Amino acid sequence: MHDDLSRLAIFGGVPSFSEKLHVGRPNIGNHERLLARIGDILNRRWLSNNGPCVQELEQRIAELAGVRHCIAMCNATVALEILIRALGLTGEVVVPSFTFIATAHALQWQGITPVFCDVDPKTHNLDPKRVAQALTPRTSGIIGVHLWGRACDVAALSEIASARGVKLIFDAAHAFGCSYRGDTIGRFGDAEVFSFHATKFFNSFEGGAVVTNNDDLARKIRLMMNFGFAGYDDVVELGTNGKMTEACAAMGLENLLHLTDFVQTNRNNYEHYRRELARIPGLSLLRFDEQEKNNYQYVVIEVDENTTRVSRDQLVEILWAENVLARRYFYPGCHRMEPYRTQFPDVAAILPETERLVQRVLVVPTGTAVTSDDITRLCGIVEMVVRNGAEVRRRLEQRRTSGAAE
Ligand code: T4K
Repeated sequence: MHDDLSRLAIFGGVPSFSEKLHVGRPNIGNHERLLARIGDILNRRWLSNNGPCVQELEQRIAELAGVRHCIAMCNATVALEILIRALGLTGEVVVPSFTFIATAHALQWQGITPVFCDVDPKTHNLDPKRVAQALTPRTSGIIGVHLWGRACDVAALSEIASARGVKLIFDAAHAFGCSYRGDTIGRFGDAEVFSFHATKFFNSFEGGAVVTNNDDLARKIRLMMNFGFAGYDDVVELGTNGKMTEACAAMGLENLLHLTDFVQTNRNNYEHYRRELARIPGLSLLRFDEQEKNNYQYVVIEVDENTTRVSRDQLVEILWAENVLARRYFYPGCHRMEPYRTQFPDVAAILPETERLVQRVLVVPTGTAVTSDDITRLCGIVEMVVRNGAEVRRRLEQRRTSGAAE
């Protein structure tokens, strides 16, 4: 069979998608009911500061995560910052570099050094052996990230943290509704943090939460996220403003009613991608443990360039031309972004797996805004590209050279 490569938008064809297909298009519940909830908020004239919608959302999330305390906040980054401060972390904290930049920034923002640690190439999560090696007398904590919603090796990390007397928290921004050894994520370590950002499978416009079973910690966080106020005119702690608004909580409450549908849609999309991609050599889809609860919010592909001949970056370029905005999460790794790149110029040498993964990973669109037909078409483009990998690469390189010559 002969493919006409000039049909590809990057070589002058018409883009396969007339509108942009994003990773992270929000899932949104029932519009009328959401607007009615917001109408109620306006009528009550109670817009923020621990209002009834926030309280209800916190209760529902605590129930779902199986924890005593949920403290809802304006976003997960601020939730992480407040948690880090409430736990009294100082000096150095071990984190993966293969994560969204917020995990590292939440430390650096308050003068704590993120010590970047390599990940296990199979799980994409912190490699406990490497964590043990990264600890120094200045280490006060470890932050595990349940990347893509797949749980860290909680048991091994807990053992290291307790043996060395350091705190352990989890950035569970991706892992709302997921489980570890059958237990819902939320109750591990000293505390865990969820993100409810618009791009997450469950969103509250913007939002996040700390969940924990530690009563004292929860009390402290509640004070810190409200300027340290214990009551009118009574400030008992250093604090900041981490409060979630009522409108955000209303969005969260509405979307909670659709949680099962959102997961089912993601799962159907994931299965569809799995069937389509199985035919394409050199691409492997990140799998989820069927024994666990998963939210399937990220469809993650690893590209083996030796087989596909086109690189991950070339695939991204081709897909963007077709209006498919596939993403290179979390390229180039936190350690290659500022201020860390300048601060730790040599750290890449101890992050070989991270360095490899950031060149291979491709995240493709899913969620309720993506149709089954979109997935078939998207995978059709990728299949054609890989089938003609060497020729596509040649043309792309030729295009680049002639572009540079002009
Ligand atoms: N820890 C981890 C491990 C995280 O992944 C994150 C956030 C955090 C902590 C911090 O959580 P928050 O403080 O944000 O609660 C997105 C999200 O902004 C970010 O929340 C998320 N991780 C990260 C993985 O993805 P980007 O860099 O992809 O850009 P963004 O937000 O512009 O969104 C991507 C695409 O989504 C856009 O191109 C268009 C689409 N989109 C986005 C929004 C906001 C929509 O279609 N509608 C929208 O309303 O970061």
